[in-house]
Amino acid sequence: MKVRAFVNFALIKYWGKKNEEYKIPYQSSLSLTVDKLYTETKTTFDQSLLEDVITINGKTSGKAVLRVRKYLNKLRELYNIEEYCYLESQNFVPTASGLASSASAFASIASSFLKHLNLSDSELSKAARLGSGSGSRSIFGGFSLWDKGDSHETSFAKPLNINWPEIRIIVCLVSEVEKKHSSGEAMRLSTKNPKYLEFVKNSEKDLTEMLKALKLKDINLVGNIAERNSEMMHNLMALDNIVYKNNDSNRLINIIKDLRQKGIPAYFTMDAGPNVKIITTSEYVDQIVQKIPFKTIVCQNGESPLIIK
Ligand code: 2P0
Repeated sequence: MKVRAFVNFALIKYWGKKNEEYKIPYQSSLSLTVDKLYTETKTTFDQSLLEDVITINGKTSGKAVLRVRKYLNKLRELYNIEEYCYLESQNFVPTASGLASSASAFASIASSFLKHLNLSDSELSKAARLGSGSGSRSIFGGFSLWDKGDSHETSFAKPLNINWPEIRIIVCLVSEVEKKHSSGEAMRLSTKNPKYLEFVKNSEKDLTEMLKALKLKDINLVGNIAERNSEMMHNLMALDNIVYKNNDSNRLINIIKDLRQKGIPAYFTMDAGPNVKIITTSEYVDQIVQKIPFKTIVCQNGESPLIIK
């Protein structure tokens, strides 16, 4: 069973785990699943196998394969699955873009591996979360809210009933020269920082305001809240010397602020890497893209995981 799951970008960020094993977060988060970036995973169960045969982006060994092997064993235990399988997973994102996403990867792995059980979307969201926290949100298309909950049973994402086909996220691929810190490591440092609880509190406020802004479909409100939430997360990490922005990211941020001065609603959000994502609506895309000196991918609402042959 081959399943394609799409990347999601957080407008209100997940940044820190209360429980590492089950990836239970300190804060709820909200994202948009997009259409252009995705992962495909094919799973074939085979009674004769004595262990899973895993291929990730063409490789049959290494860190990613180990992580998936552990993950499948966890799912096997949780859902009483006895058979082993052939699993092949492939990210469809531009090479060396730093956009390879564990969210789409684990949403597609969970959906494909568990397909025969016909689980509810909430259950699939929990299962994807065990692989990668943000994966819980890629079980849904469009906007989704990952309710933090406080246990495996209560921490999962749900779809938000917001129909906003004009929203766009322009992914700007800046050059990645600096060494990346894993987001897991960086989150761990942040949760120990004395400023962390304040971050969590402000993030809850941002989420409440974001929900109101999304209902209004007000791009300036939505963009403003998303940008300040992202900046708050990056400022928090900077206290522990974790800096994902590079010179190109900063150059882009200045271009975005300039566009705004000219009345164009363009706002940015960034994750655990130097790429910048611009939040806007369809009518401004051309004006924005022509000012960006990097390769761009213009994304809009994407779907929930799709079965493909
Ligand atoms: C997010 N990020 O909400 C946040 C914002 C990065 C910055 O979720 O450790 O790969 O596997 O649960 O989901 C990236 O972290 O982390 C992430 P794990 P994940 O999108």
